[in-house]
Amino acid sequence: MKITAARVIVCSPGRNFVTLKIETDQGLTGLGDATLNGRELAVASYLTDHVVPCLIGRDAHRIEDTWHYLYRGAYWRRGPVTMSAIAAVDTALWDLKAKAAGMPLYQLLGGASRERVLVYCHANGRDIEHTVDEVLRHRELGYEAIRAQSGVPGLDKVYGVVDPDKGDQPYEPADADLPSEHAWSTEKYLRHAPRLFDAVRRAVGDDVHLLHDAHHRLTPIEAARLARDLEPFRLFWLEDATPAENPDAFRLLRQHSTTPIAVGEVFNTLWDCKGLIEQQLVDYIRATVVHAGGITHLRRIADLAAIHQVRTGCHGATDLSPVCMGAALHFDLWVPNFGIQEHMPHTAETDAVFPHAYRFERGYMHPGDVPGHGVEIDEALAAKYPYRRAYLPVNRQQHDGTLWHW
Ligand code: EZ4
Ligand code: CO
Repeated sequence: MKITAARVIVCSPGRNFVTLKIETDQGLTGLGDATLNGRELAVASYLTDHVVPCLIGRDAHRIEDTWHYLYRGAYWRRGPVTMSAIAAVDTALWDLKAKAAGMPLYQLLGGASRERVLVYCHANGRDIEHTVDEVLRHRELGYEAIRAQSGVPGLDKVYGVVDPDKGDQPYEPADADLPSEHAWSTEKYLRHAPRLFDAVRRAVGDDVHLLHDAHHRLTPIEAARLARDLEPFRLFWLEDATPAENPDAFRLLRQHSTTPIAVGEVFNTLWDCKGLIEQQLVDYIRATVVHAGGITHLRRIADLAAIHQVRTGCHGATDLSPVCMGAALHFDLWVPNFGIQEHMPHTAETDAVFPHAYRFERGYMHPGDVPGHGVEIDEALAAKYPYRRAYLPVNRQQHDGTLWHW
């Protein structure tokens, strides 16, 4: 099966998505997600200008060889742009191989290890009361695992919290023509978060998994304090408690708390998380298909994690396209050391551009059983939503304007 053409499709049905489509001489096509939120065109160019010319004429079945050709062959290794581009090729090739085999992708990975995939949703509120209502509403929808994020008194805009001007859209706009600026106060947040979880746990009872994302904003000792303060509420995990790039920070956090720790949505290779995993400094690894080199590389990360009792918890925010979600659900159904999958439903516009076989049913998802990863693109519809420049926000310390982690 020879690759005859490959194209990058950039569209913006509500937010930007970059998709790679590979065509073959067998008439089969494969799709891969290449979306890197706020830096979309860098990956599109990396693919179109540098990767696509190398793909034409290659055997689409040689997934492993193509992965190393693109990774080692570039000489310049790692990084989110490179690895998202490689991921797109890898995902499209797995899609093609599974279509050629007439099987859903999870069968090629080794078959289903479970019947369905546990997912967690986002409950976002302006304040504690609103967040509690949102948690209870999502419980009614059947979710058994719920991430709770709330507005903080004294702070205007907080990551993951509902934006009153945009209905139920959280403050993760990625829709500003230039980065918007948020003000941050660690002191205010650290006072508020334990009160939030006290209220949520009381309202929802013991039978729901609760999660929280600190979004890299805390120093190691502040992260340790939060993890300890949240212990009574028995979180499923505390995510991104402190910036992900320094493994030593997690050692300090570990010394102070038994709250389970998740990290890694910003990781793009095994080398970013090798130390964290081998030293068992985290409990869940959040790398996913699009930003961590595709199925081929993600399974390598998962295998290392498995021997250190670290489980997977793939990133699944709405800036990852349905193509990534579909591929991730096949991975989740197979991966032996599965933990949980993040699920933020896409908008109806996005779902229409990317028809898919995966489905949600009362707190669980399934990738479906059509050959391939089960996600396609309606190119005519995609063309109606041209790219719009968009940035994630930046964060500044409220008291003096110092640029902080967003
Ligand atoms: O802010 O994917 O857990 N989910 C997250 C996401 C990230 C976005 C960044 O593009 O932290 O909402
Ligand atoms: Co996160």
